[in-house]
Amino acid sequence: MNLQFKGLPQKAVLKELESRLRKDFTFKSGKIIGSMCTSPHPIARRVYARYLDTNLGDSGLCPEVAELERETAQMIGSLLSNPEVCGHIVTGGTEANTLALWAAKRLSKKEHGEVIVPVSAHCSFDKAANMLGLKIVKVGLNNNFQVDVGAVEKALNPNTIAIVGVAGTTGLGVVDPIGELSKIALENNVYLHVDAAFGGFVLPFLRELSYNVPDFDFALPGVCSITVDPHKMGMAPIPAGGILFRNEAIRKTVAWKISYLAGGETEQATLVGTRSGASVIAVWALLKHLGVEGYKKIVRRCMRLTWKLVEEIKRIEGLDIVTEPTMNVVGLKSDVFDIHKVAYELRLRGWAISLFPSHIRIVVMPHVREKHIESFVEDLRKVAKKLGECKEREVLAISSV
Ligand code: 0PR
Repeated sequence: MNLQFKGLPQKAVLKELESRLRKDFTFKSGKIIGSMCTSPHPIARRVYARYLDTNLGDSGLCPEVAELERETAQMIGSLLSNPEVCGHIVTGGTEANTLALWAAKRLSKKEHGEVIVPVSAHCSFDKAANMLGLKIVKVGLNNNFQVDVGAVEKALNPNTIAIVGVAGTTGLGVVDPIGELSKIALENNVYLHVDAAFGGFVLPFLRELSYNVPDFDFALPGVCSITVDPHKMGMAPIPAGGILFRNEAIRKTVAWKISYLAGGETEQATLVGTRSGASVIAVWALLKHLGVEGYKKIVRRCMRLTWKLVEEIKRIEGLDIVTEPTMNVVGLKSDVFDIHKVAYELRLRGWAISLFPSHIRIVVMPHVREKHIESFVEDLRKVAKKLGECKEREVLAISSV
């Protein structure tokens, strides 16, 4: 498409957008049930729009926003057992994980070190390792879908620079035994990064709700950094990922001095240069507005609906869950039907689910209401019935040959 010479009136552009984007999925419809993002909280929307023109790439221009970022990191750090953390609101979990591996590489002073990650880790570690010239060593899981700690120990060698543990895996929301990884990391003097991109805004509140949540955060002395994304369960507008470093010395390893900026000499410790101050301010406002109590309420609701969904799935013949959920992520499997067929049928009925190699992922985010769960379950029942009938016909056809 060529750029037109003459621009259109605003009204015409807005009208075209309105009609062009009508068919896209919306959170409001409740049909997005496999996403780790949600509709941003109203206060975050307001604040984001109000402070759109702030740029933390040139933080000398907005030292007050930079101060809000420090406070934001500390507030999130206080949820993760360390209000003294240093960190940044970045573009997402991918940037946060990349920064963590970069810090590990800089601290190790090895150019081509190895990073041990569970097979359940997010693909951002593969991307990051590829960019940073690191070798990813993938280790298997135990029967609970957590990283196999014995396999981590076996994979360690003099080239290992870091271990990654996940607190809320992408596929199932499982939490790795981070306590054991912390011990291994300390004993072997390697960097430990925890990817709590999703779980970071769930686990502290599950603990408040009296769930049994083992230590996964800075309470463990081996943990050097944590990814924790406000644009997932934090209810923040995209982009808002979070990287928290245990201390300033670690953060400094990825900080670059920039001398020429309009606001004066400064440093950037993120991958991107120019970056939205509005993202930071929106997260700050959310944390201030919701507090522990507000997030706890959101997580409680998500978990109530998660358990409801799990109970309903268990009642449907041919369908089952992969494992009891740790958080508001449910793995749906079938030992009877091809899971790809189940996913196909659900998508035909308008459901935006995530499909993993052997299961469907459902994420009960804050935009998902009880009525959406009920209508999803109703469709699941219909899909199971339809696939069951197909199976019966196949069996009949085979037996009549
Ligand atoms: N770490 C974990 C544990 C993740 O699950 C994800 C992404 C990341 C890191 C990377 O985060 P960013 O995507 O912010 O860089 N988790 C979701 C996924 O890939 C992201 C997602 C979001 C998926 C919205 C679908 C969607 O509609 O499954």
